[in-house]
Amino acid sequence: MRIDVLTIFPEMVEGFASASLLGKGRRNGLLDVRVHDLRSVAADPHRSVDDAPFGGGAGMVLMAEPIFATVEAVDPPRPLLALGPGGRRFDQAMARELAATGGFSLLCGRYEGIDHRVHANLVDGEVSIGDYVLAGGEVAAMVILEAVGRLVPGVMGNVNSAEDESFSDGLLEYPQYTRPASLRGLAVPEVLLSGDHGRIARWRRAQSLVRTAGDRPDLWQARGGLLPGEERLLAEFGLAVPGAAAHPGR
Ligand code: JCQ
Repeated sequence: MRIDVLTIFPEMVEGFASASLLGKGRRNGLLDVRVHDLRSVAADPHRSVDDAPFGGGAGMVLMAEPIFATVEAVDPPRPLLALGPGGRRFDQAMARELAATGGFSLLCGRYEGIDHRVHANLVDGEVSIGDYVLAGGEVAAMVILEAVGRLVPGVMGNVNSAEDESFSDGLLEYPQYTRPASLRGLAVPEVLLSGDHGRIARWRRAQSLVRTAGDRPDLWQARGGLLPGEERLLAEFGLAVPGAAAHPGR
């Protein structure tokens, strides 16, 4: 998979893409991440990439020409997606969609925005990572690189596929513990030390249900609440979710 990133802060994105999971995927030849410096194609002696907005106003606008010139020079994979708060909200489903393509490109805006001619004539879509304003698109691009990169087969081994299934079924993860079994008087739940793998799996499922219902009512509602048999599963561990009416076990 090839992912191109167009930015005026290439060292920031390059450093991220070289480290950790993405760097390993790159070295293994599974990920072809190419970071392009918009400044390197700037024609003037000052290598300008931004200018004041026509019509006046505060701040600076990213110029169109360096972006057009970079796209012409490197022929980046499509779709070319601009990061910005006005775009389609990035989520795990979009990460899966992008991971299933041969590649795509990310355009990082800065300052007060990008010359609109880029949006109207060059970019294929806009993507937002959430409802807040960043100083630029680089952090958003890195979020997408990591979320998509880890889904590319081989990049994380095979440990993530089952784990991601559990997110795609709309539930939060169950709580995790590691050694020691007792720490500062705080014990690990007894079931996890029991060796009863069936009971452990049921406990984890029950924990995921309770956590999702309690912490993420939006996910819980989208899932449709409890499914048949799950009330009984919770009862095995003395648990219940808010709003689920207790009823006699006969
Ligand atoms: C991305 N959520 C917020 C900042 C202008 C394209 O124009 C601009 C882009 C940015 C960077 O992106 C974000 C963002 N997802 O702020 C200013």
